Amino acid sequence: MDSPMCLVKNADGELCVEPEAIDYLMGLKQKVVVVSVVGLYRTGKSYLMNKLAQKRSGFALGATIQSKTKGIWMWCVPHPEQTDHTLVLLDTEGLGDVEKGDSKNDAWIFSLAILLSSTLVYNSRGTIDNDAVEKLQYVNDLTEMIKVKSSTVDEEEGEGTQFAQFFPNFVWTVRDFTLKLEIDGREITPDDYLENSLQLKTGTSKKINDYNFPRECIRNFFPSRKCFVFPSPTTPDNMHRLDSMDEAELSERFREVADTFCRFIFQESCMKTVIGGHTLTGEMLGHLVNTYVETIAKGNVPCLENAVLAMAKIENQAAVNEGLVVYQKGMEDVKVLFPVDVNQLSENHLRSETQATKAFMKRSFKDKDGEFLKALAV
Ligand SMILES: Nc1nc2c(ncn2[C@@H]2O[C@H](COP(=O)(O)OP(=O)(O)OP(=O)(O)O)[C@@H](O)[C@H]2O)c(=O)[nH]1
Ligand SMILES: [Mg+2]
Repeated sequence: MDSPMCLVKNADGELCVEPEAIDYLMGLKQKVVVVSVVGLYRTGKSYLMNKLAQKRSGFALGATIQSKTKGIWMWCVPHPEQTDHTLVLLDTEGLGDVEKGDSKNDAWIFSLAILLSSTLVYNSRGTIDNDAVEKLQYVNDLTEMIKVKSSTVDEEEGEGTQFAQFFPNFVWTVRDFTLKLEIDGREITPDDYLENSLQLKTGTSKKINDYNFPRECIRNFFPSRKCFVFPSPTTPDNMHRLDSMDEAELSERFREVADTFCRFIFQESCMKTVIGGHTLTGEMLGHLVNTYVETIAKGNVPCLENAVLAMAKIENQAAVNEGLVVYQKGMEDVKVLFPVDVNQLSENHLRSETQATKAFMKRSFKDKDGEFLKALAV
C-alpha cells in the first residue's frame, strides 16, 4: 500500500466503512499486527504514525489549528521485523475538537481503536498531569461502549475486569515534554513517571473518587503499559516547517526517542488476536471492522464475542468452499483416467476427501460443534 486510505468515514457524526479499504483488507491473507493512535486533536498523532511507517509523508498533517484527520485512516505496510506479517497502522480523528463538540462520536472512535488494535498509542502534549488523565475521560465510559459477552449473566463480575484479557497493550506518548524526569531528586524512567501519575489516592470523598476513577480504569483495563517522553522535535522558530524538515535537522534527542519508540512497537507489538486467542489475518480484520462499525451505526454496543462468532461463520463457509474445490479437483483428476475400476475410484474419493478436510481444517475457525465440517461432508 503506497499511501494511507480511509477505513472508517465519519460523515456528520455517522460512522461507516469505506468499501475500498475493506476490499483491500479482504485481499490480505497475512497475519496482522495492528497499531492505532488516539488522543486529542492537533497533538502530532499523524506525524508519529508516519514515523512508524518509516516514511516522511503519508498520513496527512495539518499546519493550522483546525483538526485534520477525520474518521479512521489505515496504512498497511510490510512489518519491518517479522516477515510474512503486515503492520496495519490506524490513525484516528483527534478527540475533543471544540468545533465538532460531539463527545459520543469521539467515544466511538476511541472504542473502535481499542477493538481493532493489538497496541494502542495514546498521544498527548506537555505532561501527564491530572488534566491529561482527565482528558482520557473516554476510558471512564468504556463499560458502556464495549461488551465482552453477549449474555448478561456474569455481569456482576463486571465487564471491566474482563477487558484486560482482550484489550491492546497501552503506550502513552508524551510530546513536547520539557520537565526533568526526577522525583525527590531521584532520576526516574518514563515508565515510572506514567505509573506515578496513575497512583491512586486514599480516601472516599467525591473529590478523591473522581481523581481515582480514570486511573483505576486505565490500570484495570490496560495492565500492560509503557511510556515514552518526546522533547520538542525542533526549535519554536522552525516548528512551522517541521513537516518538510529532514530527519537530520530534527533535535538529536527527539530522534533517539522516536527510534526507541519505533523499535519498541516493531518488537513488542503482538499479532492481533480475538477471544479464544485466534490470530487475525487482514481478511478477518476486514470482517471485524465491518461488524463493529455496522453495530455502532445501528445504535448498538459492539460485543467482542458476537463479532468473533460472525467472523467465524464467514470464515468457516469460506473454508467449506475451499475444501469442496480441493475435493472436486481430486475427482477431476481421476476422470481423465476413465475407465477405472471401483477400487481405484473409491481410493481416489478417500484421498480427495482427506485432502479436502485438511484444507478445511487449515482455514476453519472456531467450528466448535463441527457444524461446518459436517456441511463439507454432505
Ligand atoms: N510542537 C510539536 N508539533 C508537532 C509535533 N509533531 C508534529 N507536530 C506538528 O503539529 C501539527 C499537527 O500535527 P498532526 O500530526 O497533523 O497532528 P494530529 O494529532 O494528527 O492532528 P489531528 O489529525 O487534527 O487530530 C503539524 O504541523 C505537525 O508538523 C511535536 O512533537 N511537537
Ligand atoms: Mg491527524
